Parts: sequence; structure tokens; C-alpha cells
Amino acid sequence: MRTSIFCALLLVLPCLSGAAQQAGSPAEIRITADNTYWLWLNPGTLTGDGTSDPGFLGSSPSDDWMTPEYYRVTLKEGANVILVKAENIGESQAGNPAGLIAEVRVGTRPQA
Ligand SMILES: [Ca+2]
Repeated sequence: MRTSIFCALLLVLPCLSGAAQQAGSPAEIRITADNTYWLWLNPGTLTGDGTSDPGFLGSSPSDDWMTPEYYRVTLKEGANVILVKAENIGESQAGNPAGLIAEVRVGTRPQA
């Protein structure tokens, strides 16, 4: 029998200083999950699976948690909400660990 665990992580980026508070600030989200995730930035009221929401950024293309995905986004002025739903797929909870790792970088990366 296949079992699944769902979890959600809600991150709010409040009161960033200086240029980061301005509308249109670039940011990068790096994320991976065991086994899969769905990612939103500033979602509305989600209906169904939420993938038709304008804030839906994407989901993991596979269950290869060792390869993170990158999303380049534009933050709105003030607080921003990042919502992640993750699913652990497998038979046994004890022998089937789950994990979710995300990193958010606000601003642009230095040019190499
Ligand atoms: Ca797992």
C-alpha cells in the first residue's frame, strides 16, 4: 500500500531594507524535496491542486531530490509569501525519510 505525507512551509520575508523593499526586486529560490514539491510565490486562495494560481511557480520535475531547481522571481513591495507543499512517497514512514530544503536569495548575484 502506498502512503503519502503532505507538509507545508510558509515563509514570509518582511521588512527587507533598502532596495529590497522596492517593487520589482529580483530574487532566486533554490529548492528540493524528498520526494516532490509544489511552489508558490504570493498565492491567492488556492483551489484544486493550486497549479492554476497565478502565484504557482512550479513543481519538482522528478523525485531526484539531489538535484535542486532554481526559480528566478520578482518580489512585490513589502512582505512576500512563499508557500511550499511537499509529499513523501513510499510504503513505510520509519524507513522512508522525508525532507524539504529551500534557499531564498534576494537581489542579484554578483557577475562572475
Ligand atoms: Ca522519501
